[in-house]
Amino acid sequence: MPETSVLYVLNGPNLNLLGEREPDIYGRETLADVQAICEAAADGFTVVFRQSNHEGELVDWIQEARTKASALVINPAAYGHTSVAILDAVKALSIPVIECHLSNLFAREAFRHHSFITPVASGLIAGFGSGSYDLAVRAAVKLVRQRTAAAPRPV
Ligand code: CA2
Repeated sequence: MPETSVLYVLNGPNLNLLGEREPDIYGRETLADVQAICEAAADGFTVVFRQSNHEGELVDWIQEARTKASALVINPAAYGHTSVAILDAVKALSIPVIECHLSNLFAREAFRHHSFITPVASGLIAGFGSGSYDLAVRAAVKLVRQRTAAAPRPV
């Protein structure tokens, strides 16, 4: 596991539009508001917060997290339902990964019930609006601290 106190929070396609449309589903907060929520929840960890509409760019950032982050929170957005490339990139990580969604996927259309990421994530948080990110970042910090406490110390 990388010896860092950095959390990557990655966001997939269309999440740059948060707060502009569909507030009944995704809430009124903007992505900048969500970033502030993550930073407030990070309890001393540095948050690297990014969004992309491009699958390959997300794959590049997940690969970057292998060496630069101690945990990953990812809202893959629609790519969660479609992307084997993002699945493969997440599988290559040895850090905790929390999948995070604003909406409750299981209360929505059937095509949103399947995620390629969930089976390889440490856990899934969905359905709490921007509060999902608060919970996901707290869970990531807790998992990193548990791992650090359990790791053998050098003699
Ligand atoms: O609930 C979530 O966080 C989702 O990841 C959001 C994705 C959706 O495809 C997933 O099934 C669930 C969509 C993000 C699009 O966000 C928008 C926000 C405002 C206006 C338009 C799109």
